[in-house]
Amino acid sequence: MKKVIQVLSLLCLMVPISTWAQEVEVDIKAFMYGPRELKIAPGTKVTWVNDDQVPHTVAETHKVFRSGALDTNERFSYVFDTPGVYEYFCALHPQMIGKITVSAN
Ligand SMILES: [Cu+2]
Repeated sequence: MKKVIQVLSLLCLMVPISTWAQEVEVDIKAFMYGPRELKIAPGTKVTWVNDDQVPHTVAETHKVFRSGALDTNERFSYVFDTPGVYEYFCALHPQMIGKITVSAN
C-alpha cells in the first residue's frame, strides 16, 4: 500500500509538469524579437517584453492576437492553445517579424 501511494504521488508530481507552467519570454530588443522563431507545445504562454526605448507592438498576421503599443518594460502575453504556425510583426516597424510554431511533438 505504501508503495502504491508513493507511485501515485510520484505520478501526481510528474503529470502536471508536462502540461503546466509552460511559459516563455520573448525579448524585444534593438528592433528584433528574441528569439525570432520559437517552437512551443500547445498551452504555452508566451510573454513579449519590450526592452527597447521606443514603443513596439506584437501583431499576428491574421489578427489572432494583437497588442497595443508596448512602452519600455511593458509586456504582452498570449496563450497558444491551438497548434499551427503564427507569424507576427510590429505594427510600428513592419520589418520586425517573428514566428511561433505550436506543435504537440
Ligand atoms: Cu516596433
